[in-house]
Amino acid sequence: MTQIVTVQTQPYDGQAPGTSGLRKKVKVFQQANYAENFIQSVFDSVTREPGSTLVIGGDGRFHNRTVIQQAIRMAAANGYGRVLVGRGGILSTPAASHVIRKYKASGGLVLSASHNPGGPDEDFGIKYNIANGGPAPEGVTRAIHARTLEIDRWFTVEARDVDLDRIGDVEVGAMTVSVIDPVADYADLMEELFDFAAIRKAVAGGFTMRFDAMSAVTGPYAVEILENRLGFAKGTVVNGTPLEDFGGHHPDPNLIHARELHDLMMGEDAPDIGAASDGDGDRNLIIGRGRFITPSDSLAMLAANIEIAPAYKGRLAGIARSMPTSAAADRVAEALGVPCFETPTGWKFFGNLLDAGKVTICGEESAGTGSDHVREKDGLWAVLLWLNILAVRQIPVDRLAREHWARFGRNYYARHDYEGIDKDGADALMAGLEDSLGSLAGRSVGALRVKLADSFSYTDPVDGSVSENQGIRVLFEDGSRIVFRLSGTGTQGATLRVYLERYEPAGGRLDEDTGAMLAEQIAAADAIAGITRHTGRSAPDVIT
Ligand code: G16
Repeated sequence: MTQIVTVQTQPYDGQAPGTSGLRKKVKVFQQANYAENFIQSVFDSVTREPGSTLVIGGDGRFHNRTVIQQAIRMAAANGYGRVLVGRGGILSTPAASHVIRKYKASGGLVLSASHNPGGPDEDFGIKYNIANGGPAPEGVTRAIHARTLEIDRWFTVEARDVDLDRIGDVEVGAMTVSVIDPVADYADLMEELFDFAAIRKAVAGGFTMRFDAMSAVTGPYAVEILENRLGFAKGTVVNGTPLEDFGGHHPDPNLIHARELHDLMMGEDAPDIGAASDGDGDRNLIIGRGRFITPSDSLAMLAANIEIAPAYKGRLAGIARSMPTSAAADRVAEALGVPCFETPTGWKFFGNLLDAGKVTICGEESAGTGSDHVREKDGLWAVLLWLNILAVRQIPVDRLAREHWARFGRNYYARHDYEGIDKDGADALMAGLEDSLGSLAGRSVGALRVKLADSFSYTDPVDGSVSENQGIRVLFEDGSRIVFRLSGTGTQGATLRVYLERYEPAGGRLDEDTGAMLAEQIAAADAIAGITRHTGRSAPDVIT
């Protein structure tokens, strides 16, 4: 009989899961009982049968292995029958979602702070995913948070560390720990979904790519799928070894942090397509030769062509996007005669729609795209869908984009981030916006006239749950739009996100500079919200 050890503890403030789990500095997680309190609060709150299976995986960042060993011992003390853990403590977020579904686990702990930097002075995170493979919905995260506020003990067993680098089964207390190949199941799934033969043929015919894994978790997945299975040349995947500190970079696939890839793609030696993924492998960046594709456009273009991929033939049920994502996908949905759902920011809001079969593809402006194959966004999946479409249609990225806009019109779109700003200033800015909601309609700002302003609220069409205060929307009479919200994934101060959008119909000015096309909206954002006054910043830190 395994001896269960009870450790006394006291609650920590501030363990409320954000947009995607609990994210804090490593130093915060290293405090005595900090990670254990949170993990025990998860185990105390979630639904599971005795003896059920738990999946544990992470993006390989600093502190990953330490927390995995803690979590394994705690799972053994909390009545789990089996833990599945990726070799080296590695599982990309979409791979973890797939493993949870495939092995019918009751849930999983995904250890990641996504695109945030890693290392002893950087970020760490823990997220709980439920049995459908998706992030815990708000009802569950609220229960976990409530539990963290009253927790007074956690359970563990005395056991040696598991050798995470050796595939196979070991016993920890009465529980079995299976160290599994983190890549194989996921790579097999991708091969079922897409026309690998068509892609292989295109590659053999000279189609080239560069995939930047940003020294993060997708390296091993990308090498196996792109180089080994699809035949792209060795060296197609760069920065392919996961590092605990991501080589000192932000593993964030945007035009700032993936600058090198962008510059390559805009130059003379550009391959046919450039792509990148983030720390935990759920985000994606797509750049064609000479043509960057915004995540919002990527969702729309993929949705318009998804039925080319074998697993999606004849079954596009609907499209979902987060509210700040551009309405480009809405136009595709309308043209194809399928519904389009608008959810708050956070992949967890897509879970019910996917489970109910109401949507097949979802996406967010924050570089996330995915489908009903798992319940997370999936970076490599998006890249492979692009490859499948390009291979079958035999068309360059740039031409596909132009043809898309010529048919549906173009939603010029940009996001301005003001990072690490003073929290009080950020709160004051949002409070000021809320106070002004009643008086904004009818107001003229430069050449724009406000048609409607509100605070976005979402009623889940499947379970009726309501999520309020999900961002401030200002809609103008000419159809353009500004959205303001505070990030829920940062770990320091506050980050203000300003989302700017303007529609240009088919036949209009479809190939202009985005910044120039959005100049009026950019000026209006400052006039309406007082960005400079509240943040002390005269320009955003990151424009995507
Ligand atoms: C997470 C969520 C996404 C969300 C993103 C941005 O992504 O999973 O659904 O869009 O955060 O959130 P925010 O604007 O609040 O920072 P990830 O890749 O960080 O897990």
